[in-house]
Amino acid sequence: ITAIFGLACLLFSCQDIKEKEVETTSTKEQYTQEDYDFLAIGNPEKMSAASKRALRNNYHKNEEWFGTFSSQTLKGDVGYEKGVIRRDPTMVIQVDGLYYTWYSKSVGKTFGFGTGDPDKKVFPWDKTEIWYATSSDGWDWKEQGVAVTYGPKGEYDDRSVFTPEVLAHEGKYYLVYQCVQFPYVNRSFNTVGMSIADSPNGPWKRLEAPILEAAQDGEWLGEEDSRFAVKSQGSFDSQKVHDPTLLYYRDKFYLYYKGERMGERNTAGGREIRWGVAIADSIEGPYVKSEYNPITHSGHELCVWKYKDGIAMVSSADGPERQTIQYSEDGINFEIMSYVNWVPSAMGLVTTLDNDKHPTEGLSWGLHHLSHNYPGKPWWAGDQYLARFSFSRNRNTK
Ligand code: AAL
Repeated sequence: ITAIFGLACLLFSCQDIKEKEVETTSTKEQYTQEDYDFLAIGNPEKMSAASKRALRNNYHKNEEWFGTFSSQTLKGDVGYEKGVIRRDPTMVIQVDGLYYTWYSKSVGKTFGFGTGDPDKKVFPWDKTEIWYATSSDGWDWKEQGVAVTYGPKGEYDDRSVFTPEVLAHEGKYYLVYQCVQFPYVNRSFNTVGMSIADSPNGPWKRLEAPILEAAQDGEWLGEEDSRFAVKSQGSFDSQKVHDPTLLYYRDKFYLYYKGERMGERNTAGGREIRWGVAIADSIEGPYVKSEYNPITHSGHELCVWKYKDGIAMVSSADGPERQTIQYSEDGINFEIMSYVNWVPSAMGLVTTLDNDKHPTEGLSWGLHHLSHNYPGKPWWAGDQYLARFSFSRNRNTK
């Protein structure tokens, strides 16, 4: 068998073999009379494109993945506060009976780009530090203080540290987050940093170098500070590596992230946004970007969780598969399982839920952020704050 396989690999590339396998499985796919009946397909010999698609997609078999998100107001310190930004909460972990979350926090006005003053805040998430809050019931949150602040002047994280995610692993706590170095301009390339602590209350020690960087393999056009003017775009993550989310999976560390491209275009009625994954044997890295990247062509802020032997995810805004829940058996090859009405922004899932109980158990509740916008002002001049989400399953699959 080994010899035959070796010969086959010589004749065709492994990729060719893979494509052929897919082709054979899909052409051989057998549907039962029950499938035709469920989909009201009277004559399988005369099927419309929609009927063929309905059979192929199998959504009628995924009923338990469907449901509805809603948002609830939190009590305590992390709700709406005028002039304060609290956004992009991490997953909620539980330590000694107390829930913990980390988030980006900043105060002060956002001015946007091009003011001529490089010290002025350009985005709500600019000049942001990572703060944390705790709660005993998941509703009433007490802000505890700063966890990770800017790095020393001249370092990769000297301007802003934001959009964190947390992983508790073997008695230690790891925060991964976006970093921007001064000055923050439209053409800034960002990085992902990591800080480590022995307790969720800190102190946190930052790594001296980023654990992930933008590919930077496109080419800008001209000198003007425009991220849309390019000679070539490069990889899906040529300019930004955002929303890092770390999972311990199959004895390795999977760092999921969102990529943004130099010369970003619009597609499918939204922004050109894709996700990738970088994998490491040891938690501090090195993280190696998967050869299969991009692993999505949709989605905005990351939301991934372990379900059974695979990884599930929610694709929020942007791209042709926005507002879908997806599953992959290997953490790389995701398939759409269901569509949802609305996806809360920047979901932070609760890591102590019994995920394997049901496909959407991991989404039962968590945190997200909302914007309080002021009339006549752009969205980025609004204040952002944390809220709670929940997910209700379809009645017939509870
Ligand atoms: C969010 C995230 C990242 C972006 C900004 C703050 O929705 O995708 O964190 O940089 O917006």
